[in-house]
Amino acid sequence: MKYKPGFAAALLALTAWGGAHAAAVATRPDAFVAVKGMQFVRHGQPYYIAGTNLWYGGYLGAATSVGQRARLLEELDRMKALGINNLRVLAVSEKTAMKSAVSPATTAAPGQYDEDLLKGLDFLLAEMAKRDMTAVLYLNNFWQWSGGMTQYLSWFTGSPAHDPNVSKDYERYMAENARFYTNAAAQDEYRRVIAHIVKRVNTVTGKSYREDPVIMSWQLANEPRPGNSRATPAEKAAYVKWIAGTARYIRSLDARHMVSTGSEGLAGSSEDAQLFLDAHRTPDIAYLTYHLWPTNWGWFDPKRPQETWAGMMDKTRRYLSVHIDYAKQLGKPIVLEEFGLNRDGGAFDRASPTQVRDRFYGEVFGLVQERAAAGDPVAGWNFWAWGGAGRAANADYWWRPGNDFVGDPPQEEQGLYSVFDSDASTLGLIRQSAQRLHGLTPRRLK
Ligand code: IFL
Repeated sequence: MKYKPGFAAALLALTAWGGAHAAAVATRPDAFVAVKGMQFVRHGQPYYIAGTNLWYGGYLGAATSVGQRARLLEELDRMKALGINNLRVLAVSEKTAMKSAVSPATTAAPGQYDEDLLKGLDFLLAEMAKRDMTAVLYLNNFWQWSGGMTQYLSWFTGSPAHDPNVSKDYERYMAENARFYTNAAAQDEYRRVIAHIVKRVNTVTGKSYREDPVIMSWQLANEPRPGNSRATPAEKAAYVKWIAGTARYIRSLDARHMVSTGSEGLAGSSEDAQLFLDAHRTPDIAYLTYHLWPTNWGWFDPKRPQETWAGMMDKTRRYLSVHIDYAKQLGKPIVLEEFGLNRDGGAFDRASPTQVRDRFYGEVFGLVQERAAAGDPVAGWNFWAWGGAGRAANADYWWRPGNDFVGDPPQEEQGLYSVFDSDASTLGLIRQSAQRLHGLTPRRLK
């Protein structure tokens, strides 16, 4: 079943008002999210992120057949009502032959942009600003579902993009993908894309992206890794250099916005704490990021929840805690910008229960809240991912072009980690946890 538009469709016609009006209003410097001490601040107040991942937000915003603008407005209103104030969004995608990647893509080939899709991002950002939300925009992907680094390498080496959904060889995929950081032609093109996006002027609001406080942070990529589980010292060094160099480049184009890595933390750093610290040490990286994926990392088996829950929670607590301690060590804030768990029994059907997931979300929210309330450098969370009113179209749950987008990208089954609008208990928990986090805001800045 596909998403069906409702009330918001009628409002669509009214949304064009934004343009000249928004552009005419001067932006106060304190409207940009920034770091003060070890906290985020906005409008002179601490700023906490109760957010989600909406990788496909720009897609929904397109005015072409790819988009679902009425749905997008409804989703944003729904999120706003829950207290969600931050969205992590894919800014660019690369056209690829890989089946497990989204299509169309914002970049058809080096230098060829799909203006209709980029206007979708404009629309999303304009609508988020109306709702006082902020965005993290990532500019590449280590994983195959949006083309990403493997497609860049394919463009510039001539070899086919490696789809690990087909090869089933993630170790090989990761080792090959790390060549992206040192491929000069790929890096030149990546920087051209970055400049194209960062210097963009929003066609809805008339505002330059560089001057728009709706953007909280530019992010180098989704989950960039230095290589595979046996990354070499040379690969690690190249990775750290790439992060520092790219962040510096973005800041040379746009010094107003924060820049972040998109790193998963230790799990995406060959379990090398020094590497994770080094990756976030440069002053051009404003804050640390980390992600938490118990099933993906083999800590939890959704088919054996009772046997695997306790061990998983031990690891989860430790993972969350050590990363907050790393942030303290670097004197910067940290965002848990992805976490998720399967529906009960590992089901994909949105009608299946989510008792175990709810318990997990509750534990994660609780721990992050506790450390934030204790004054640790915790800036908040983005759960993965918002499925909202999207519906899986196919019996095998795999996305095909033209189907609804949900939180699970096309490399995974739709329903794996998405939170749907029908997941009442999870949404209730999110609302409650968002309120508790926002409740910390009046705390005076040190
Ligand atoms: O869909 C995945 C996404 O690519 C990501 N991290 C984990 C997600 C769930 O497996 O960034």
